[in-house]
Amino acid sequence: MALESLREVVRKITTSSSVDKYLVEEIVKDIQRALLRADVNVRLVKKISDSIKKRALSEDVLPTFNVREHIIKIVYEELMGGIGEGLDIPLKKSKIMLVGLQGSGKTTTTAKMAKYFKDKGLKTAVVAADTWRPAAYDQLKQLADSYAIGFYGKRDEKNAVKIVKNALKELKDYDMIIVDTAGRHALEEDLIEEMIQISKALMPDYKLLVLDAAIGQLASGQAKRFHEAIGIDGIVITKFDGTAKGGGALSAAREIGIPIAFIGSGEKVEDFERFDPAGFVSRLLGMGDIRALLEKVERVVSEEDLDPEAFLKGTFTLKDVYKQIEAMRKMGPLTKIIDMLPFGGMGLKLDDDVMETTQEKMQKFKYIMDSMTEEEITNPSIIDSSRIRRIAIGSGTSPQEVKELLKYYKTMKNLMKRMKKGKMGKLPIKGFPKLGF
Ligand SMILES: Nc1nc2c(ncn2[C@@H]2O[C@H](COP(=O)(O)OP(=O)(O)OP(=O)(O)O)[C@@H](O)[C@H]2O)c(=O)[nH]1
Ligand SMILES: [Mg+2]
Repeated sequence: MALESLREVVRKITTSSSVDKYLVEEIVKDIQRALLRADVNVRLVKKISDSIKKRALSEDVLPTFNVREHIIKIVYEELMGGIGEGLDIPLKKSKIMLVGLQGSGKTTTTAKMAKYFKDKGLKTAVVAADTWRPAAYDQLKQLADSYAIGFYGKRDEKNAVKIVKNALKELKDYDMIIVDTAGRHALEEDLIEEMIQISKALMPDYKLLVLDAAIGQLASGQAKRFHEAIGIDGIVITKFDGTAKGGGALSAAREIGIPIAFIGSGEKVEDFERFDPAGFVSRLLGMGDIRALLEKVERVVSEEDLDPEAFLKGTFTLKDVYKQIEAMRKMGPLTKIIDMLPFGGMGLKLDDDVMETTQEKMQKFKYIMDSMTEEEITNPSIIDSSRIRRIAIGSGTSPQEVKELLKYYKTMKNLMKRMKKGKMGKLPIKGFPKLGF
Protein backbone atom coordinates (compact mmCIF):
# COMPACT_ATOMS: atom_id res chain seq x y z
CA MET A 1 0.00 0.00 0.00
CA ALA A 2 2.57 2.46 1.13
CA LEU A 3 4.71 1.59 -1.82
CA GLU A 4 1.92 2.39 -4.26
CA SER A 5 1.15 5.70 -2.69
CA LEU A 6 4.76 6.74 -2.64
CA ARG A 7 5.19 5.74 -6.27
CA GLU A 8 2.29 8.00 -6.92
CA VAL A 9 4.07 10.80 -5.06
CA VAL A 10 7.18 10.32 -7.14
CA ARG A 11 5.11 10.25 -10.32
CA LYS A 12 3.49 13.53 -9.44
CA ILE A 13 6.82 15.08 -8.65
CA THR A 14 8.42 13.78 -11.83
CA THR A 15 5.77 15.05 -14.15
CA SER A 16 5.70 18.47 -12.61
CA SER A 17 8.09 21.16 -13.65
CA SER A 18 7.58 23.70 -10.91
CA VAL A 19 7.07 23.75 -7.18
CA ASP A 20 3.57 25.01 -6.74
CA LYS A 21 1.33 24.98 -3.74
CA TYR A 22 -1.03 22.47 -5.26
CA LEU A 23 1.70 19.95 -6.00
CA VAL A 24 3.16 20.28 -2.51
CA GLU A 25 -0.28 19.84 -0.92
CA GLU A 26 -0.82 16.69 -2.95
CA ILE A 27 2.53 15.23 -2.04
CA VAL A 28 2.13 16.04 1.62
CA LYS A 29 -1.27 14.38 1.67
CA ASP A 30 0.13 11.20 0.15
CA ILE A 31 2.96 11.13 2.64
CA GLN A 32 0.55 11.65 5.51
CA ARG A 33 -1.52 8.71 4.33
CA ALA A 34 1.52 6.47 4.04
CA LEU A 35 2.78 7.43 7.50
CA LEU A 36 -0.59 6.96 9.16
CA ARG A 37 -0.90 3.59 7.53
CA ALA A 38 2.47 2.69 8.99
CA ASP A 39 1.06 3.51 12.44
CA VAL A 40 2.96 6.73 12.98
CA ASN A 41 0.90 8.84 15.34
CA VAL A 42 -1.01 11.87 14.21
CA ARG A 43 1.14 14.39 16.07
CA LEU A 44 4.36 13.18 14.52
CA VAL A 45 2.73 12.99 11.08
CA LYS A 46 1.57 16.58 11.42
CA LYS A 47 4.95 17.78 12.55
CA ILE A 48 6.74 16.11 9.64
CA SER A 49 4.24 17.18 7.01
CA ASP A 50 4.10 20.78 8.21
CA SER A 51 7.83 21.18 7.85
CA ILE A 52 7.84 19.55 4.43
CA LYS A 53 5.17 21.96 3.25
CA LYS A 54 6.91 24.97 4.64
CA ARG A 55 10.31 24.14 3.23
CA ALA A 56 9.14 22.92 -0.18
CA LEU A 57 7.41 26.21 -0.81
CA SER A 58 9.98 28.56 0.62
CA GLU A 59 13.36 27.12 -0.25
CA ASP A 60 15.02 27.70 -3.58
CA VAL A 61 15.80 24.73 -5.77
CA LEU A 62 19.52 24.05 -5.52
CA PRO A 63 21.45 24.57 -8.76
CA THR A 64 22.36 20.92 -9.10
CA PHE A 65 18.80 19.69 -8.44
CA ASN A 66 15.68 19.57 -10.50
CA VAL A 67 12.26 20.15 -8.96
CA ARG A 68 11.73 16.46 -8.39
CA GLU A 69 14.97 16.03 -6.53
CA HIS A 70 14.38 19.23 -4.63
CA ILE A 71 11.11 17.98 -3.17
CA ILE A 72 12.32 14.46 -2.53
CA LYS A 73 15.33 15.89 -0.73
CA ILE A 74 13.11 17.93 1.57
CA VAL A 75 10.72 15.04 2.13
CA TYR A 76 13.63 12.82 2.93
CA GLU A 77 15.36 15.24 5.26
CA GLU A 78 12.18 15.92 7.18
CA LEU A 79 11.42 12.22 7.52
CA MET A 80 14.94 11.59 8.76
CA GLY A 81 14.59 14.46 11.19
CA GLY A 82 11.28 13.07 12.34
CA ILE A 83 12.79 9.68 12.95
CA GLY A 84 15.88 10.90 14.70
CA GLU A 85 19.24 9.27 15.05
CA GLY A 86 19.83 5.84 16.48
CA LEU A 87 21.44 5.05 19.81
CA ASP A 88 25.03 4.08 19.32
CA ILE A 89 26.28 1.71 22.03
CA PRO A 90 30.08 1.89 22.02
CA LEU A 91 32.09 -1.30 21.99
CA LYS A 92 33.42 -1.22 25.53
CA LYS A 93 32.79 -2.78 28.91
CA SER A 94 29.09 -2.25 29.62
CA LYS A 95 25.99 -3.67 31.24
CA ILE A 96 22.66 -3.70 29.48
CA MET A 97 19.26 -4.42 31.02
CA LEU A 98 16.30 -5.37 28.84
CA VAL A 99 12.73 -4.69 29.91
CA GLY A 100 9.40 -4.94 28.15
CA LEU A 101 5.93 -6.33 27.98
CA GLN A 102 5.28 -10.05 27.98
CA GLY A 103 6.11 -11.69 24.69
CA SER A 104 7.65 -8.56 23.19
CA GLY A 105 10.84 -10.45 22.43
CA LYS A 106 13.16 -9.72 25.38
CA THR A 107 14.69 -13.17 25.72
CA THR A 108 15.22 -13.55 21.98
CA THR A 109 16.68 -10.02 21.86
CA THR A 110 19.03 -10.78 24.76
CA ALA A 111 20.55 -13.62 22.75
CA LYS A 112 20.58 -11.62 19.51
CA MET A 113 22.30 -8.68 21.12
CA ALA A 114 24.84 -10.92 22.83
CA LYS A 115 25.77 -12.48 19.51
CA TYR A 116 25.92 -9.04 17.93
CA PHE A 117 28.48 -7.79 20.47
CA LYS A 118 30.36 -11.08 20.51
CA ASP A 119 30.76 -10.85 16.74
CA LYS A 120 32.19 -7.37 17.25
CA GLY A 121 34.86 -8.84 19.46
CA LEU A 122 33.51 -8.23 22.97
CA LYS A 123 33.52 -11.02 25.52
CA THR A 124 29.80 -11.24 26.12
CA ALA A 125 27.53 -12.99 28.61
CA VAL A 126 23.79 -13.08 29.26
CA VAL A 127 21.98 -13.31 32.58
CA ALA A 128 18.64 -15.09 33.08
CA ALA A 129 16.86 -12.82 35.56
CA ASP A 130 13.33 -13.79 34.57
CA THR A 131 12.18 -15.81 37.54
CA TRP A 132 8.49 -15.56 36.67
CA ARG A 133 8.27 -17.76 33.63
CA PRO A 134 9.49 -21.29 34.39
CA ALA A 135 10.86 -21.94 30.90
CA ALA A 136 12.73 -18.63 30.65
CA TYR A 137 15.96 -20.07 32.10
CA ASP A 138 16.12 -22.95 29.61
CA GLN A 139 15.19 -20.74 26.66
CA LEU A 140 18.07 -18.35 27.29
CA LYS A 141 20.60 -21.00 28.31
CA GLN A 142 19.96 -22.95 25.15
CA LEU A 143 20.43 -19.87 22.97
CA ALA A 144 23.61 -18.86 24.82
CA ASP A 145 25.08 -22.34 24.54
CA SER A 146 24.45 -22.69 20.85
CA TYR A 147 26.32 -19.45 20.14
CA ALA A 148 29.10 -19.95 22.70
CA ILE A 149 27.94 -16.92 24.65
CA GLY A 150 28.63 -16.69 28.39
CA PHE A 151 25.65 -17.48 30.62
CA TYR A 152 24.65 -17.00 34.21
CA GLY A 153 21.39 -18.19 35.79
CA LYS A 154 20.03 -20.25 38.63
CA ARG A 155 17.09 -22.43 37.72
CA ASP A 156 15.28 -22.53 41.07
CA GLU A 157 16.19 -19.14 42.42
CA LYS A 158 13.07 -16.98 42.75
CA ASN A 159 14.82 -13.76 43.66
CA ALA A 160 15.88 -11.94 40.49
CA VAL A 161 17.94 -9.36 42.39
CA LYS A 162 20.02 -12.14 43.98
CA ILE A 163 20.64 -13.64 40.57
CA VAL A 164 21.87 -10.33 39.22
CA LYS A 165 24.18 -9.76 42.21
CA ASN A 166 25.69 -13.21 41.82
CA ALA A 167 25.99 -12.77 38.08
CA LEU A 168 28.06 -9.63 38.56
CA LYS A 169 30.50 -11.59 40.74
CA GLU A 170 30.66 -14.54 38.37
CA LEU A 171 30.95 -12.57 35.16
CA LYS A 172 33.66 -10.14 36.28
CA ASP A 173 35.93 -10.75 33.32
CA TYR A 174 33.26 -10.26 30.68
CA ASP A 175 33.10 -7.03 28.65
CA MET A 176 29.42 -7.00 27.91
CA ILE A 177 26.72 -8.28 30.25
CA ILE A 178 23.13 -8.40 29.01
CA VAL A 179 20.34 -9.10 31.48
CA ASP A 180 16.97 -10.58 30.46
CA THR A 181 14.11 -9.73 32.81
CA ALA A 182 10.58 -10.99 33.38
CA GLY A 183 7.84 -9.86 31.04
CA ARG A 184 5.25 -7.46 32.30
CA HIS A 185 1.73 -8.21 31.35
CA ALA A 186 0.70 -4.79 32.25
CA LEU A 187 2.86 -2.82 34.61
CA GLU A 188 1.90 -4.45 37.91
CA GLU A 189 3.25 -2.94 41.11
CA ASP A 190 5.38 -5.89 42.20
CA LEU A 191 6.96 -6.18 38.79
CA ILE A 192 7.77 -2.50 38.71
CA GLU A 193 9.36 -2.84 42.12
CA GLU A 194 11.40 -5.82 40.95
CA MET A 195 12.52 -3.91 37.87
CA ILE A 196 13.69 -1.00 40.02
CA GLN A 197 15.56 -3.33 42.39
CA ILE A 198 17.27 -5.15 39.53
CA SER A 199 18.29 -1.83 38.05
CA LYS A 200 19.74 -0.72 41.39
CA ALA A 201 21.73 -3.93 41.83
CA LEU A 202 22.98 -4.04 38.25
CA MET A 203 23.64 -0.33 37.68
CA PRO A 204 23.22 -0.83 33.94
CA ASP A 205 24.89 1.50 31.44
CA TYR A 206 21.89 1.07 29.18
CA LYS A 207 18.29 0.23 29.99
CA LEU A 208 16.61 -0.80 26.78
CA LEU A 209 12.89 -1.15 26.27
CA VAL A 210 11.84 -3.94 23.90
CA LEU A 211 8.78 -3.02 21.84
CA ASP A 212 6.91 -5.21 19.40
CA ALA A 213 6.56 -3.47 16.01
CA ALA A 214 2.91 -4.45 16.02
CA ILE A 215 2.07 -2.63 19.24
CA GLY A 216 0.81 0.36 17.27
CA GLN A 217 -0.62 3.31 19.10
CA LEU A 218 -0.39 1.59 22.49
CA ALA A 219 3.37 1.99 22.35
CA SER A 220 3.46 5.56 23.64
CA GLY A 221 1.62 4.85 26.88
CA GLN A 222 3.68 1.74 27.57
CA ALA A 223 6.96 3.41 26.85
CA LYS A 224 6.07 6.34 29.09
CA ARG A 225 5.30 4.08 32.02
CA PHE A 226 8.53 2.13 31.69
CA HIS A 227 10.43 5.37 31.31
CA GLU A 228 8.88 6.81 34.46
CA ALA A 229 9.64 3.66 36.41
CA ILE A 230 13.32 3.15 35.63
CA GLY A 231 14.39 5.64 32.95
CA ILE A 232 14.85 4.15 29.51
CA ASP A 233 17.97 4.87 27.41
CA GLY A 234 17.01 3.23 24.16
CA ILE A 235 14.40 1.20 22.35
CA VAL A 236 14.63 -2.10 20.51
CA ILE A 237 11.87 -2.73 17.99
CA THR A 238 11.19 -6.43 17.38
CA LYS A 239 9.17 -8.41 14.85
CA PHE A 240 9.99 -6.00 12.11
CA ASP A 241 9.67 -8.90 9.70
CA GLY A 242 5.92 -8.99 10.17
CA THR A 243 3.35 -6.80 8.51
CA ALA A 244 3.61 -4.02 11.08
CA LYS A 245 5.78 -1.13 10.03
CA GLY A 246 6.83 -0.03 13.45
CA GLY A 247 5.38 3.47 13.20
CA GLY A 248 3.82 3.09 16.64
CA ALA A 249 7.09 2.18 18.27
CA LEU A 250 8.80 4.99 16.41
CA SER A 251 6.21 7.52 17.57
CA ALA A 252 6.63 6.33 21.15
CA ALA A 253 10.37 6.73 20.91
CA ARG A 254 10.06 10.25 19.53
CA GLU A 255 7.41 11.25 22.01
CA ILE A 256 9.52 10.45 25.03
CA GLY A 257 12.67 11.52 23.26
CA ILE A 258 14.50 8.20 23.39
CA PRO A 259 16.55 6.91 20.47
CA ILE A 260 16.03 3.54 18.84
CA ALA A 261 19.01 1.25 19.26
CA PHE A 262 18.30 -1.99 17.42
CA ILE A 263 15.80 -3.69 15.16
CA GLY A 264 14.88 -7.37 15.39
CA SER A 265 13.56 -8.78 12.16
CA GLY A 266 13.01 -12.51 12.62
CA GLU A 267 13.04 -15.41 15.03
CA LYS A 268 16.62 -16.38 14.32
CA VAL A 269 19.45 -14.94 16.40
CA GLU A 270 21.02 -13.51 13.24
CA ASP A 271 17.94 -11.43 12.45
CA PHE A 272 19.15 -8.37 14.23
CA GLU A 273 20.71 -5.09 13.26
CA ARG A 274 21.62 -1.67 14.50
CA PHE A 275 18.89 0.89 13.92
CA ASP A 276 19.47 2.63 10.63
CA PRO A 277 17.24 5.70 10.13
CA ALA A 278 17.57 5.58 6.33
CA GLY A 279 16.52 1.96 6.22
CA PHE A 280 13.64 2.77 8.53
CA VAL A 281 12.38 5.53 6.25
CA SER A 282 12.45 3.15 3.29
CA ARG A 283 10.57 0.61 5.31
CA LEU A 284 8.00 3.09 6.56
CA LEU A 285 7.24 4.39 3.12
CA GLY A 286 8.37 1.53 0.96
CA MET A 287 10.71 3.67 -1.05
CA GLY A 288 13.41 1.53 -2.53
CA ASP A 289 15.85 3.98 -4.03
CA ILE A 290 15.90 6.34 -1.12
CA ARG A 291 19.44 5.43 -0.19
CA ALA A 292 20.81 6.43 -3.57
CA LEU A 293 18.97 9.68 -3.21
CA LEU A 294 20.40 10.21 0.23
CA GLU A 295 23.89 9.79 -1.12
CA LYS A 296 23.25 12.39 -3.74
CA VAL A 297 21.77 14.75 -1.20
CA GLU A 298 24.74 14.37 1.06
CA ARG A 299 27.14 14.99 -1.75
CA VAL A 300 25.40 18.11 -2.88
CA VAL A 301 24.89 19.50 0.57
CA SER A 302 28.53 19.18 1.44
CA GLU A 303 29.56 20.62 -1.90
CA GLU A 304 27.32 23.52 -1.35
CA ASP A 305 28.75 24.39 2.04
CA LEU A 306 31.23 27.12 1.65
CA ASP A 307 34.72 25.75 1.68
CA PRO A 308 37.30 28.34 0.77
CA GLU A 309 39.89 25.65 0.15
CA ALA A 310 37.69 24.03 -2.45
CA PHE A 311 37.60 27.19 -4.47
CA LEU A 312 41.32 27.12 -4.72
CA LYS A 313 41.32 23.70 -6.26
CA GLY A 314 40.33 22.89 -9.82
CA THR A 315 38.67 25.27 -12.17
CA PHE A 316 36.50 28.08 -10.98
CA THR A 317 33.20 28.19 -12.85
CA LEU A 318 29.97 30.10 -12.55
CA LYS A 319 28.75 27.14 -10.51
CA ASP A 320 31.15 28.19 -7.83
CA VAL A 321 29.83 31.72 -7.94
CA TYR A 322 26.36 30.28 -7.53
CA LYS A 323 27.50 28.17 -4.60
CA GLN A 324 29.11 31.17 -2.96
CA ILE A 325 25.91 33.12 -3.27
CA GLU A 326 23.87 30.22 -1.94
CA ALA A 327 26.21 29.78 0.96
CA MET A 328 26.13 33.47 1.76
CA ARG A 329 22.39 33.46 1.74
CA LYS A 330 22.33 30.54 4.14
CA MET A 331 25.05 31.73 6.40
CA GLY A 332 23.41 35.01 7.19
CA PRO A 333 24.76 38.53 7.25
CA LEU A 334 27.34 39.23 4.66
CA THR A 335 29.64 40.95 7.08
CA LYS A 336 30.11 37.74 9.01
CA ILE A 337 30.82 35.77 5.90
CA ILE A 338 33.46 38.05 4.55
CA ASP A 339 35.87 36.69 7.12
CA MET A 340 35.27 33.19 5.84
CA LEU A 341 35.70 33.95 2.18
CA PRO A 342 39.07 33.46 0.53
CA PHE A 343 39.41 37.20 0.20
CA GLY A 344 38.14 37.81 3.68
CA GLY A 345 39.91 38.94 6.77
CA MET A 346 41.05 42.08 5.05
CA GLY A 347 39.32 44.37 7.45
CA LEU A 348 36.60 45.11 4.94
CA LYS A 349 33.80 47.15 6.37
CA LEU A 350 30.43 47.35 4.68
CA ASP A 351 27.81 49.84 5.62
CA ASP A 352 24.14 48.87 5.58
CA ASP A 353 23.39 50.46 2.21
CA VAL A 354 26.14 48.59 0.51
CA MET A 355 25.06 45.42 2.24
CA GLU A 356 21.60 45.69 0.85
CA THR A 357 22.57 46.34 -2.72
CA THR A 358 24.93 43.45 -2.45
CA GLN A 359 22.26 41.02 -1.34
CA GLU A 360 19.98 42.29 -4.07
CA LYS A 361 22.65 41.92 -6.69
CA MET A 362 23.42 38.43 -5.55
CA GLN A 363 19.81 37.49 -5.97
CA LYS A 364 19.82 38.90 -9.46
CA PHE A 365 22.95 36.98 -10.29
CA LYS A 366 21.15 33.84 -9.27
CA TYR A 367 18.26 34.56 -11.61
CA ILE A 368 20.71 35.18 -14.40
CA MET A 369 22.51 31.91 -13.78
CA ASP A 370 19.20 30.08 -13.66
CA SER A 371 18.66 31.16 -17.25
CA MET A 372 21.98 29.83 -18.44
CA THR A 373 22.55 26.44 -19.96
CA GLU A 374 24.71 23.88 -18.19
CA GLU A 375 27.38 24.48 -20.79
CA GLU A 376 27.37 28.22 -20.19
CA ILE A 377 27.64 27.71 -16.46
CA THR A 378 30.64 25.41 -16.64
CA ASN A 379 32.31 27.25 -19.47
CA PRO A 380 31.36 30.93 -19.28
CA SER A 381 33.85 31.92 -21.97
CA ILE A 382 31.39 30.80 -24.65
CA ILE A 383 28.91 33.47 -23.59
CA ASP A 384 28.91 35.95 -26.47
CA SER A 385 26.66 38.97 -26.99
CA SER A 386 23.80 37.00 -28.54
CA ARG A 387 23.85 34.63 -25.59
CA ILE A 388 23.96 37.59 -23.23
CA ARG A 389 20.78 38.95 -24.83
CA ARG A 390 19.03 35.62 -24.56
CA ILE A 391 20.03 35.18 -20.91
CA ALA A 392 18.92 38.71 -20.05
CA ILE A 393 15.50 38.14 -21.56
CA GLY A 394 15.15 34.75 -19.91
CA SER A 395 16.02 36.08 -16.49
CA GLY A 396 14.13 39.35 -16.70
CA THR A 397 17.34 41.36 -16.35
CA SER A 398 19.31 43.59 -18.65
CA PRO A 399 22.33 42.66 -20.81
CA GLN A 400 24.25 45.09 -18.67
CA GLU A 401 23.50 43.03 -15.57
CA VAL A 402 24.50 39.82 -17.27
CA LYS A 403 27.79 41.45 -18.18
CA GLU A 404 28.22 42.53 -14.59
CA LEU A 405 27.91 38.95 -13.45
CA LEU A 406 30.45 37.86 -16.02
CA LYS A 407 32.79 40.55 -14.83
CA TYR A 408 32.30 39.51 -11.25
CA TYR A 409 33.03 35.95 -12.27
CA LYS A 410 36.23 36.93 -14.06
CA THR A 411 37.43 38.97 -11.13
CA MET A 412 36.78 36.12 -8.75
CA LYS A 413 38.48 33.68 -11.07
CA ASN A 414 41.58 35.81 -11.29
CA LEU A 415 41.56 36.23 -7.57
CA MET A 416 41.44 32.49 -7.12
CA LYS A 417 44.33 32.06 -9.50
CA ARG A 418 46.40 34.55 -7.59
CA MET A 419 45.58 32.99 -4.29
CA LYS A 420 46.52 29.64 -5.68
CA LYS A 421 49.92 31.02 -6.51
CA GLY A 422 50.14 32.37 -3.02
CA LYS A 423 50.10 36.03 -4.02
CA MET A 424 47.82 37.20 -1.32
CA GLY A 425 49.30 40.64 -1.05
CA LYS A 426 47.43 42.78 -3.50
CA LEU A 427 43.78 41.91 -3.55
CA PRO A 428 41.71 43.59 -6.23
CA ILE A 429 39.22 45.04 -3.81
CA LYS A 430 38.44 47.60 -6.49
CA GLY A 431 37.33 44.79 -8.74
CA PHE A 432 34.07 44.50 -6.83
CA PRO A 433 32.72 48.03 -6.92
CA LYS A 434 29.24 47.03 -7.96
CA LEU A 435 29.08 44.59 -5.13
CA GLY A 436 30.37 46.91 -2.55
CA PHE A 437 33.62 45.13 -1.98
N1 LIG B 1 9.08 -13.01 13.72
C1 LIG B 1 9.73 -12.62 14.79
N2 LIG B 1 9.50 -13.23 15.94
C2 LIG B 1 10.17 -12.81 17.03
C3 LIG B 1 11.10 -11.74 16.99
N3 LIG B 1 11.60 -11.55 18.23
C4 LIG B 1 11.00 -12.48 19.02
N4 LIG B 1 10.12 -13.23 18.30
C5 LIG B 1 9.26 -14.29 18.75
O1 LIG B 1 8.34 -13.77 19.69
C6 LIG B 1 8.03 -14.71 20.68
C7 LIG B 1 8.32 -14.12 22.07
O2 LIG B 1 9.70 -13.87 22.17
P1 LIG B 1 10.47 -13.87 23.55
O3 LIG B 1 11.86 -13.50 23.27
O4 LIG B 1 10.24 -15.14 24.28
O5 LIG B 1 9.71 -12.71 24.26
P2 LIG B 1 9.85 -12.24 25.77
O6 LIG B 1 9.65 -10.78 25.80
O7 LIG B 1 11.09 -12.74 26.36
O8 LIG B 1 8.60 -12.96 26.41
P3 LIG B 1 8.32 -13.14 27.99
O9 LIG B 1 9.58 -13.60 28.58
O10 LIG B 1 7.23 -14.16 28.03
O11 LIG B 1 7.86 -11.85 28.47
C8 LIG B 1 8.92 -15.92 20.40
O12 LIG B 1 8.13 -16.87 19.69
C9 LIG B 1 9.98 -15.37 19.49
O13 LIG B 1 10.49 -16.34 18.59
C10 LIG B 1 11.31 -11.10 15.74
O14 LIG B 1 12.08 -10.13 15.57
N5 LIG B 1 10.60 -11.58 14.67
MG1 LIG C 1 11.46 -13.82 28.06
